[in-house]
Amino acid sequence: MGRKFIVGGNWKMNGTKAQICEILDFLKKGPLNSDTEVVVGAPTIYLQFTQENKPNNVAVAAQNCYKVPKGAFTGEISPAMLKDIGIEWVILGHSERRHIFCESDELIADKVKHALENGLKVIACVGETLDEREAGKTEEVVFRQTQAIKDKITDWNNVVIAYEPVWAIGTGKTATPEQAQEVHQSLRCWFESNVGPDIANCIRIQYGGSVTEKNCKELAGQPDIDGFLVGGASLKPEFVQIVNARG
Ligand code: G2H
Repeated sequence: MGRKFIVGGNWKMNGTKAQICEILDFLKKGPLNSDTEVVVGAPTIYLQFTQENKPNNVAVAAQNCYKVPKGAFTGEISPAMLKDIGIEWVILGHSERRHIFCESDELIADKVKHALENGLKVIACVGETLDEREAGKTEEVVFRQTQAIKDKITDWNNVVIAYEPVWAIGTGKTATPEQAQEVHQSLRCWFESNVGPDIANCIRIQYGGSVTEKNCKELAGQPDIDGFLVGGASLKPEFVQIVNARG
């Protein structure tokens, strides 16, 4: 069955209002392939601004949220707050959250559960470090991270998985199409065995890690790569070419 290609731009902690206007301008100009779903992840402080100024064919994601609706959690935001300003998506478990901010598999899974329960769609990130890859533990790591989510949720319909090998993030080292396809295929097999064939067939698995307009077409040609999560290149007009990688 056809899985709609989905490309996310993860702006991380970048941008000013003026720069966001420039990004939204090139997204408006496009043209963006209508067969591709496009989501941009804005910094929290610019979510509402981005939501109010984006073109209709682009959705907005938060880059994080907490696991409860409200309370004494200084600095955090809840899915309820995101919904309140019209945000539809959240990126959770990005490797920068896991490694810089020490988020555990369990915390990320709690966040995924709470976000889904509150009607958000989730891009859930998984991926191994270079040491883990070199130790032959890539599958073990991405399966463990995915299993932690499976322990808390049963409905995967509003979940997109982003496979982002940590060694490829912001380093200019992209996984080869074969390396990426191998892990995407393994993840799909994991879903088949652990969740069921229907979800395995329809869940979308994005690749992330130094995706550019130069390498996107070959990656997009792999059968189990259903889109991208793009960091650095999502801030530049070339992002349009990445959105249109399949087409
Ligand atoms: C991986 C990716 C976006 P970049 O973090 O999530 O960033 O494309 O800069 O490697």
